[in-house]
Amino acid sequence: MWERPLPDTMKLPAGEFFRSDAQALAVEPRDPQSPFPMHNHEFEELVIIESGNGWQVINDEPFFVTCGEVFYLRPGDCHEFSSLQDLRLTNILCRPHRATFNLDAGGDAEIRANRHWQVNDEALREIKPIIEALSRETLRVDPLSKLMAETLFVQLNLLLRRHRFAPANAKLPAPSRLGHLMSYIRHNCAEEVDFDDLSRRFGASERHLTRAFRDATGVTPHEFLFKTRINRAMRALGGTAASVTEIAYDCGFNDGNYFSFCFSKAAGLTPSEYRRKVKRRGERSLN
Ligand code: RM4
Ligand code: NI
Repeated sequence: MWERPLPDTMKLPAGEFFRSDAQALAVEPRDPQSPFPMHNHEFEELVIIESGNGWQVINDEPFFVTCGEVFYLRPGDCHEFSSLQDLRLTNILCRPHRATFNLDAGGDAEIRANRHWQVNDEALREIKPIIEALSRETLRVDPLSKLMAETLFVQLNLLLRRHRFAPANAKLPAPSRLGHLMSYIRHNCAEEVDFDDLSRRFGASERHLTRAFRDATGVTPHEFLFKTRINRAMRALGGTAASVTEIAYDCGFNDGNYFSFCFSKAAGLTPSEYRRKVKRRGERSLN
């Protein structure tokens, strides 16, 4: 996935973000993130979404993102942020070739090879002090701070790995683990989702769950399901030759016209227009 860098994309230079040429790490909190146009970086970027929501397009693939999602972007990867609602995130910028230590020392090359995953709210709480410490160390340029920052980064990676989600159909855990609910919705968005039943499985009333979910993400579980379905439809329209009706059914809509109506409202284009637009962009990037 994500293998189509666009031509003429703005490239963010390392010199703008790293305190010294020797530094391997920098922390750039976005509290909140403002809409940001398509760009790539001279460095790697670990994006940890803390709260709020919005659209992030990565190399042509749209993602409706919200709390607990983690993205790992390689130097050539292009991304942009738009339609944001109080989206808060931390960017950890990384230049492994400048590091003294092996930044994969956590034994998990996979964490950086795997480029999109999710952690629960417990993990977000646990990594907070580590990110703060990492940020402090990167503001200093002495050799000890450099080493300290690198070990904190390894620790951060380990925590992200420890809390990474179990497969979709694993038993649903305790309430308040909203990330798991999001993951459940994502994996079941093609089906009818019974929120009443789901709330019971999380040991909460639907009202309670809706409120907690909205506080963390800025959208209700219903809205999240809707955006997730539109998201899936966008991917299918851009990446497959399936008909609009097939895509409608595959994305949990049981009526093609209703799907087109919803899609146009959400994306500002009809499904066919959207498909043409992605196709044109793809052709341009091949030339
Ligand atoms: C922007 C946005 C970008 C990031 C830069 C450093 O606000 O978060 O993704 O690359 O900051
Ligand atoms: Ni970026």
